Amino acid sequence: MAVVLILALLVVGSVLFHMMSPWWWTPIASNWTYIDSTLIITFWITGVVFVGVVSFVAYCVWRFRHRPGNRAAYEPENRRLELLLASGTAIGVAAMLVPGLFVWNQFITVPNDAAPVEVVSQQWLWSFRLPGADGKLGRSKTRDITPENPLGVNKNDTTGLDDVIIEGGELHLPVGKPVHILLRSIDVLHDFYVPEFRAKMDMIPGMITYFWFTPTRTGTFDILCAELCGVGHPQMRGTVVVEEAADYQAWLEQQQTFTQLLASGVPQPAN
Ligand SMILES: [Cu+2]
Repeated sequence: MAVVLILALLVVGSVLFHMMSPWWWTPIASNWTYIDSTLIITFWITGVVFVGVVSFVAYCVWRFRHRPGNRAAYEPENRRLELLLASGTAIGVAAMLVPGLFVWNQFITVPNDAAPVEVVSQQWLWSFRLPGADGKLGRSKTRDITPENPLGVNKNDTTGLDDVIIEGGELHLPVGKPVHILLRSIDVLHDFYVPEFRAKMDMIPGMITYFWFTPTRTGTFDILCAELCGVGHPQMRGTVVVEEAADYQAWLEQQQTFTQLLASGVPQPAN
């Protein structure tokens, strides 16, 4: 009887905890409400199955408890039951996976008007590069990284000379404008994660990963590294500030371009 009670408490406790937990999602700040919808679908499916299975086990423990003279019936095969369980499981798993495939397709189908923003990760720092007036990022190579050229931008590529370089500082973005996030790592695996944007992507040395989103409200958000990347991993935090277009322009004008960085000739301190 104690086992039945524990199982019943497990079900009721889990459902109550889920509904009343203070550790809920941060309020969303991007267009990716679809990602929340897929999570809610998964919560519902796994929740219903969890409640169903645990309640069924509790029922069986109680209903078929030991009684003198009771004998179990031997039934090794039951085609109907097997078909029902196998197809039910298949439908449940498909219902959890299929919406994600649609959302993923949208997540990596970048609209033409999305402005490129490069995020560069290293142990244990976030740096950023924004295109200058030409709207294009210049070519870059990890091999070209020097203390004066922390992101390895190609000096011979004229589209890169006006690129804005932010080493270890804050990233600012204008609200309501789609951005194409290009992710580069110059040492080990990292993962760019801003919970409010519902956006997250691995950063792999030697390749550029990407996704896009539109910030939908102003505010200051934490950038977290979501891939264990060494002893400094928990401290690998960055900041992204979403602001109105005019504030964004004012901020942008104060940032240094690649040309200015090269002219200053000295390694920039990470602040
Ligand atoms: Cu990291």
